Amino acid sequence: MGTTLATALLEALAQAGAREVFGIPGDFALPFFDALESSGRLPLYTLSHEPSVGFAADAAARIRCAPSVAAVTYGAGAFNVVNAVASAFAEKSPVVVISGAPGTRERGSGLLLHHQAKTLDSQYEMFRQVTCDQARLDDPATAGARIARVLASARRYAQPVYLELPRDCLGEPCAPVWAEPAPPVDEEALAACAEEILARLAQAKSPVLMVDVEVRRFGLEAQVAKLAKRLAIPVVTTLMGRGLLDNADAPLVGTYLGLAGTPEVSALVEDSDALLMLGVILSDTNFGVSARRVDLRRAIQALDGRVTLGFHTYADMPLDRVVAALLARAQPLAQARAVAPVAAPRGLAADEGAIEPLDISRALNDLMDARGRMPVATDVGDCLFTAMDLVQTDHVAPGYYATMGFGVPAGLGVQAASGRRPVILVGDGAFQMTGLELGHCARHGWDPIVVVMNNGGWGMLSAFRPEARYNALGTWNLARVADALGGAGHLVRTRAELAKALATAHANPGRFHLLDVRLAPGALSPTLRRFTDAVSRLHG
Ligand code: TPW
Repeated sequence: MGTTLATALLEALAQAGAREVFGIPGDFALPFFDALESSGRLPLYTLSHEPSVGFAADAAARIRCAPSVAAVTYGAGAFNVVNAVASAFAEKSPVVVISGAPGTRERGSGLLLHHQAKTLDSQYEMFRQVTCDQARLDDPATAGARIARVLASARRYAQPVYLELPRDCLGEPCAPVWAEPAPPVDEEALAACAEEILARLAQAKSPVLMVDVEVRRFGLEAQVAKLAKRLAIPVVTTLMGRGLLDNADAPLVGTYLGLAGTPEVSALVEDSDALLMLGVILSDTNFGVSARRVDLRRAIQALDGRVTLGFHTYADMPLDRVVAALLARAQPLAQARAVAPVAAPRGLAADEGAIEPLDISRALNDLMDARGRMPVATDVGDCLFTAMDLVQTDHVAPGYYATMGFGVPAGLGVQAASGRRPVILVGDGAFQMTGLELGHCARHGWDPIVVVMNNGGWGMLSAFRPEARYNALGTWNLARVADALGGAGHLVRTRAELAKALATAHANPGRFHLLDVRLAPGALSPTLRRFTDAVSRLHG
């Protein structure tokens, strides 16, 4: 059988680095799902709700530093996934959204079609806002070139892309897709750029290297670690970049969180007269709670394929080429000084005391010290800040766009993509959004350890509005939910029970474990406490 549009697309996805598809079918998407299943080219993981499909694909893309696929049906399915794709766009994760659509012949029927909102193109227009490139594959003659362009964009910008598949086109014969080469780089400009950066660092009194997600998205952790070591420059991550360089031998000090973070790290960054920012997203979560604003005019920024320093910009400088050019020329900086890394808290007191978020960090660090590092997926809420006290390990979190509902499906995406058993840290509020997806674990062979920080409400918001009644959720018995979904539930009320439940969960893989951790009333992690104090001071 010759190549069809569907098989050409699947092959191109695999060539572009996609290794799995998360999806929920619908009638407009059936031809794509049929082709996916019959070709066996990529595994399909179905879930229950499209936001989770988007989150899982996003996390898979993050953990593998390569595109991953979210496949949905037209309208009802695609609109459901928009928020997750917006999150991936903001946080730079190359999710390939594939949506089924009405066939080219149906478009002219004169009838409104089911799942249609305003016009048949409304969906395409909406995805323009949350993806970096889009195409409708309605013509086999142009489909190959469009697929190549769109997949190249996903890789080049590390952002989501959108492909719309009219359902009557997928079986059409189609030539195989040729990957689009990366555009050439001006080598002289690149050399000048690298030399200027290194000269600035050499002249500075206290140079610091800050790394964020682009370093990971473009697969540059090992190179950047080598660069940092060769320069002997202290390294910090941003909040979004937490988990970067976890396996690398680099002079990593900790995570910059401004007023919410460790004072030594904040001083290091804010006092630096040459902050080299590699792939750093300039977001308020990364920089908004600073005591003294980081003076970006004095910083050196390599982001979005550009390098900006000293009031000028080098255009068309892909991060991988910049890092390679720096590495080729880097010499140890004379003013280099070793800065001690921030130590993660350890040593849970396994007693009858009530559990605070910091106890969860301690317990997980003890577990990972004893049994090895596990990848961590977190949601938004105090779990995000609790994770800042974990030992350095692979970490996916919506630290900038801050959408709830990410944690559980992201953990599933991490396991699907990496084969590694993850820890999922999530609040009860966020769990209520997407936690039921754990019911798919048995079918797909996943066995995460899910730690629900159950405080009976939207605790992070209560920290800002202690008097408000609208943040209460009541205490749900989530340990029992786990049993119903085919996992093992553990009701955890004391620190002793926490240590025991974690040990049991770790020792019994093969099914998911859910620790329903009842937190001490009003307890917050030290980082969230500092964060809310700082935000309240800054914004009231
Ligand atoms: C999709 C706004 C940010 S944090 C939060 C809300 C409602 C409370 C989270 O409660 P949870 O965790 O999960 O119980 P904790 O530790 O605070 O008690 N809708 C979406 N995303 C966001 N960020 C919100 C609302 C929000």
